[in-house]
This record gives sequence, structure tokens and C-alpha cells, in this order.
Amino acid sequence: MSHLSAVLWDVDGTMAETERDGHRIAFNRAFADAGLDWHWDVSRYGELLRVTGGRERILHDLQTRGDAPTLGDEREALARRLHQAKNRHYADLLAREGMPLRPGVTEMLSEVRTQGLLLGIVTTTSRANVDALLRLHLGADWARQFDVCICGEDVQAKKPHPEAYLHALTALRLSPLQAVAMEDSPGGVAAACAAGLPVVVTRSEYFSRATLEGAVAIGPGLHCRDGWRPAAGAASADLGRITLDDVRSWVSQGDTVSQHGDLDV
Ligand code: XBP
Ligand code: MG
Repeated sequence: MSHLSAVLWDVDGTMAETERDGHRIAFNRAFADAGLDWHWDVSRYGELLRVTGGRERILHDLQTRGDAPTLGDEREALARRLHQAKNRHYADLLAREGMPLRPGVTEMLSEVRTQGLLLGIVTTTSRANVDALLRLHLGADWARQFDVCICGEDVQAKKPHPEAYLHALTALRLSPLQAVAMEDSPGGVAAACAAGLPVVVTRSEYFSRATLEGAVAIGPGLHCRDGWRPAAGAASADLGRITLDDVRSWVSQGDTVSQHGDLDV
């Protein structure tokens, strides 16, 4: 077994399926508020998820629109305004309608805490969005339950750049092999790998068939033991979910797996 000291969590897609029925809806509400008849449907939003960061995603989409401002400064200002409105709608939507954590996440979080490991958030979403989600499940003082929380505002370069992970390791005074990243997307895996961290992938809706390379384990979610590569061992089989011991075992094996999907989003 490795001397695993910390578990670092991505948020969107990994802790909760926030994209399709959360961020996407909030973007569309922000467009409507601004009097724009733009709409990101489920499929278009999947394509746009290649671009990390909501403001960056809007800027990317503006390049395809004939009715977008042509001057760079105006585009930047519009993207910033729409993104701020989107985040307000996102917080409102979550407060009103809720947003469940993915099954098995709560159990893993409490196992990590109970066994005395450090717990971190490493996301490049806005801090307000992390707050909107985690206050629902962990209370208004959720941040106290984490030893580090790196968000989009804390980095110059968003994932797949490793900066967010490198900041977290520095803050925790750990070397990459003392921690593990929990991720769901190719960009997240790339960010963690580039920081030298082992990564466990719980595939999310939008990345269910995406190509993933270099993870220590890839599976459908923490709630089930079937469908994991490498297979989950026999040790925690009676619990019916992925446990911290499974994660430790994958990290200490140190082998990496790749899955080449038939759909790259
Ligand atoms: C999440 C993102 C974010 C969210 C929207 O990436 O890419 O852009 O879609 O949030 P990760 P913001 O799961 O790697 O953190 O609008 O705050 O960017
Ligand atoms: Mg993610």
C-alpha cells in the first residue's frame, strides 16, 4: 500500500453532474436575460465542454456567431457579463432545485476524513459555483472540511494546465505521489497527470465514452464495483462501492490505464 496522504477532488462532473442540468441551463438563462436568442442544447454543450471555463466557453462560441460583437474588447466585456449572470442563475437554480452529489461521493469523503487523510478541492470552476453546490450538502461552512480549495480565480491557466493541482500540492506541502486526483474528464486527467499525480476517473455523463489516457483506474462511478479497469479487488467487495482501500490499491499498483472511446467530446 502507498502512503497516500490526500485526496483531491474535481467538482463538475466528478462530485456532481452539474453540467447538463446546471451550468447549461444557467448559461441559456443568461443569454435570454441579455435578450439574445442563443441556446446551447445538450449536444452543442457537450462540444463546448472541450473549452474549460465558462467565460472562455462563451468567448469560443462567440467566434461562430454572426451577431456577436466584432471588436475583441466588446466580446470580452459581453463574455464577462454573460458569465457573471450565468453564475448567478446557477446558484439560484441549485438553491431552488438542488443538485445531488454523485452516488458514493459522500461515503468516500467521510472515509477520507475518518482515516485522517487531507481533503482538497481542485477545480477551475468559479468559487461561487463550488459554494452553491457544497453548501447544499455540507452546510454553509463546507470550506472548513477541506484542507485546500483551489478554484478558477486562483489560477492563471485553467485545466488541462496543471497549475491548479500544483497550487494544491504546494499548499498541502505534498509531493504528487502522496496524493490522488478524482476526475471525470480528459482535461481534468491531463491536468492531474501533468502535475505528476495519480488519477482515478469516475466517468460522467458527458465524458462517458471519451478517450482517457494515463489514469490509475477508470470506472463508471464510486457507487459500483463493476466496470472498473483495473477491476476493483476483493477486499471491500461486501460494501458494494469503491472504498478508500480500492483507491490506495490502484495508486500503489502504479500502472496506468487508457480507454479509447468512440465519442470524443
Ligand atoms: C469545469 C468547467 C467549468 C464549468 C462552468 O471544469 O469547465 O467551466 O463548466 O463553471 P472542471 P465556470 O470540472 O475541470 O473544474 O462557469 O465557473 O467556469
Ligand atoms: Mg470535471
